[in-house]
Amino acid sequence: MLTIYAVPVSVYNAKLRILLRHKGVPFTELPPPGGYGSAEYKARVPSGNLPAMIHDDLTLADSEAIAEYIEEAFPETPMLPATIPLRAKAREKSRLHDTRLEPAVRAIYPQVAYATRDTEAVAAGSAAISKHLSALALFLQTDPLDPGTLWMCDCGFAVTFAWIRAFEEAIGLRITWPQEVLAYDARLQGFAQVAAELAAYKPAMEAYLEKAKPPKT
Ligand SMILES: N[C@@H](CCC(=O)N[C@@H](CS)C(=O)NCC(=O)O)C(=O)O
Repeated sequence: MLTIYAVPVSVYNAKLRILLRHKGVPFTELPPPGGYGSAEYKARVPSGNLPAMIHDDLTLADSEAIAEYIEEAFPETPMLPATIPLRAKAREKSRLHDTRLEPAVRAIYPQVAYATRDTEAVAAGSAAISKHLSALALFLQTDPLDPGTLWMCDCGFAVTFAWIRAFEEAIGLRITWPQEVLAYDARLQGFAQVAAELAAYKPAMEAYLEKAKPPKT
């Protein structure tokens, strides 16, 4: 059995769960032993990062390294394309998410709490996220991956789009959504395992967003 260390709200855990659900790989999720950031957890996972995976004798951190391992260990439902150039394009797209769009969304977390929110920082964050969505739209115009298949590189985008929408509502993020990105998001939500994971993940998102609400008078 494959074990994943997780906390409920983690974006990258949700990304991995979409992949695991789609591939039909059984797994258990556990909280990090000793708690997130603890010395006990770092003794098992030296980077201290979530998600991390334990499978047989292997301990692995970083969602993309884990996803690539699962792809090779459980190849029945492939989530990387068959040719070298297409696999390279899929990896490029994954990195667009993990190193560009998601970090821009993460930068807005300090503005979630209503009590300490800085509206100028929210505006700056809106512009930064919109800039990355615009770059993604250009990428999508020449994306060679079959749109009828859910690829490894799609999983993170599905989760991050859900967070951007949640932040629009909860903290007034003002996002310019390019048409190509709207169509991509809708296409991803059409995959059953994406929809199932986003529905299961929603309570964790809502719990995190409680602090965004103004105090009751
Ligand atoms: N690129 C990493 C990002 C994962 C990540 O940021 N995890 C957070 C928790 S959701 C974390 O471990 N942060 C603590 C740290 O980076 O030391 C991945 O894909 O796994």
